[in-house]
Amino acid sequence: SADSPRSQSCTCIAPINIAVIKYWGKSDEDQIIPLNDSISLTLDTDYMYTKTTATISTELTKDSIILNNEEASGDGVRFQNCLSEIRKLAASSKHASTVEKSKLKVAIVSQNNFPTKAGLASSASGYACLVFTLAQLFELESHKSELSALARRGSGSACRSLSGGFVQWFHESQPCVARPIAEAEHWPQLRCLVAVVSNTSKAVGSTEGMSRSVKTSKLLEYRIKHVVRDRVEEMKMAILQKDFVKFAELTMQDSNQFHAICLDTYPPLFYMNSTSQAIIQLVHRYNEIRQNIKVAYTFDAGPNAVLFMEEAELNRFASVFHAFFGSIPHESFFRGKIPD
Ligand code: 2P0
Repeated sequence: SADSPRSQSCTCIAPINIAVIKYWGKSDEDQIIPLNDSISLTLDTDYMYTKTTATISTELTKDSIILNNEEASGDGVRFQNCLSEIRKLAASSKHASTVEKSKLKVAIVSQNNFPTKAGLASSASGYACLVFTLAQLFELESHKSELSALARRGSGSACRSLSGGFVQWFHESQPCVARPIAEAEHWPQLRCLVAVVSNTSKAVGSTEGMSRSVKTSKLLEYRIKHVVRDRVEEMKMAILQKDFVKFAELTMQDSNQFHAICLDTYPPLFYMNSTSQAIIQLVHRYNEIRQNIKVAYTFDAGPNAVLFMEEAELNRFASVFHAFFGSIPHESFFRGKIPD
């Protein structure tokens, strides 16, 4: 929205994405180029998201960012990288107004509506939202692939949150970007539930964790050479064919391989806890009793579970989950689209 000719601001929201084929490991840490393709689902914007307001003004004397009510510090380099790249893009625009705006300082205020560093893709929605909001402000919305590459410089997984639905991030594309495989409407029966096991910050962040894995894990080397390429193709087929059983198997196997790599990392990375393991056991037991694969789990760099199932299974699974975890002492609650 235009406030005055000297000051303009814009507010946008961007949802988190959940990887079903994981990104873990970079071939270039500065440019954030991944070792493998990954595939994710971008959640609905009414669910878990970042909301960002960007303001440009002639009155501002420096760039600033406030993240969840605190002046951001640690992510300064990446924030500056994102900002300087988007300014470069704006400065080369053929629109004089965009070029002018690129010279102004910006103030960013960003807020997540979910636990920030608990392995729930906060940097993904955060940088996707930052880039998208700045793009709106600078009138650069049409530069789709540049924006994905820009978000990538903030956080690798962020490049996947600029598209909705089912998304693939290509490690060998030039520039290195994510593109949609299918829209969310392609598979409307597919549902995702998030079980927040803990909302405390993870001990080792993803950037540091994956760097350590690249240096020390032979299993990661094996994954890159012999597993993940085929898995990406199989996952893409499963999505296009809406084959839930295949989709679920690949999702669980890839989550497990990612966490095996974390254990194979030296010193090891423990992202799941005993509640996460209990959820895994419950899902396998549930599928056994249902005599088919009806539910899948995946875990990122934290203990929280993301559970996939088709709509028809939601009520049944939710009540079983409640029966098991409703009374555990850990903070544990269940969110998602459970029908009334
Ligand atoms: C993913 N994760 O594909 C994987 C699975 C966590 C586990 O992307 O260093 O925060 O900023 O590129 O994007 C977390 O990594 O790391 C992540 P950087 P990012 O969703």
